[in-house]
Amino acid sequence: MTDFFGDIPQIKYEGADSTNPLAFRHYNPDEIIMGKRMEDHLRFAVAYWHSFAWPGGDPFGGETFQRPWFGDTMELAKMKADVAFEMFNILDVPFYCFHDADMRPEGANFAESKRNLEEMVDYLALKMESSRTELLWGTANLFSNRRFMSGASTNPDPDVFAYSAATVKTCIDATHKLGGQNYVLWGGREGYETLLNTDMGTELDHMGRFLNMVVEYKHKIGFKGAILVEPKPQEPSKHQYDFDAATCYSFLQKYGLENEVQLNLEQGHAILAGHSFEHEIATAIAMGAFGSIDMNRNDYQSGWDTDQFPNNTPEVALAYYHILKAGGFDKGGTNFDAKLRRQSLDPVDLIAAHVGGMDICARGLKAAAAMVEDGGLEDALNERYAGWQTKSATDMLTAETLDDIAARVLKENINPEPRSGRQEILENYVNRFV
Ligand code: XUL
Ligand code: CO
Repeated sequence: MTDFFGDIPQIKYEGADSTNPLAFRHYNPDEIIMGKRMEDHLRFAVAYWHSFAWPGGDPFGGETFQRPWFGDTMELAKMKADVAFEMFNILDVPFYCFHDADMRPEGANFAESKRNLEEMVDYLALKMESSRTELLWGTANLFSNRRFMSGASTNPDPDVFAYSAATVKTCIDATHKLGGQNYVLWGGREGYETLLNTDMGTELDHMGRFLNMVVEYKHKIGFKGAILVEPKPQEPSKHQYDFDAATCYSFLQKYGLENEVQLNLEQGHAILAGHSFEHEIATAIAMGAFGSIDMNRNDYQSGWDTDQFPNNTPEVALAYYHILKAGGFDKGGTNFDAKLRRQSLDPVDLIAAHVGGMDICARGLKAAAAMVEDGGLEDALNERYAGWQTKSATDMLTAETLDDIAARVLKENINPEPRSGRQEILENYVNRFV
């Protein structure tokens, strides 16, 4: 036991009228929503990196958090894990996610980093034996160390490609050993700073081969988790190849991976790409590539990836509406890839941030479920597309050519009458639920 969280008790559901800042007012894990426990719908995960490894820096200043486990020794890494599992227990959260670099000190060379990771994986496995918190996903940090400054799998230097492949292998092994349900690849440095020094076609081919090797390795070792790519348009690179859901899907298709790899979508990344979160989710669902979500928002004024905890029920509700309509999460879940503001120094801030995020998601989920059950949006969609239920309409898709259709338009004097899209009525409808 560490004493980092002092006497903060396990957080309980107290109902919507509670004024206790450390209670859930909406997140009631056992409440049944559309036939399933709320906890099993939401599948919350804590991100190891932001909660326990992030020092609170910004472009103008360094560390504001002075956590007792900051430092490069295995002993401190184990203290960090102890604190992490204490927080998982306080939140009673079902999952966590990690990068290799969050939980082990960097070694002097690859072999030492690998040994450190393996020792920490054994330590986490031990902690997990006496905890209910499981691993949602693991991933490799192929972006912080300076060796990755020009990319990982897309680096012009083949030695960096090799180092990245070896690193990902160790991270898939770690994820597999800890029973992870997914493995994520986010390519913050897979892109470019300037096209003047970049052979984009070659880099994309290398990234395609790399991802194929990941899939081959997953099958070789019998890892049953999903392989997920996480889109982001830019930051840290000026341009990232995994720009958004649609770009990722066409990449997967080009390299023959569309049936092997799904997407982990992050709200803040959607915003950076000029999309809404529900756009990214709906795109992935339409492509059959939806996997999991990182539920953290950006500040709409700052224009960069601020990774804040969610606090906007309507946005969250629309995201879960699409997810529920598509049948909910399979292996995926709701990861808070979110960090405190750098002035939020106290341990209680870390707990309160997660409590608030979990509560907003629960509220959003309940609103989404109420909309699905009411069926108003679905009815409006069915009505809008009702014309496609007729034989003459479906014949166009299955039996007719362009000139058949042109002849029919002339013969039947087809003269379409525009109909209202009813956007405001639908927005008003949503506002009844959120
Ligand atoms: C960065 C980001 C990553 C990925 C995992 O913006 O979202 O933390 O989620 O590497
Ligand atoms: Co993320």
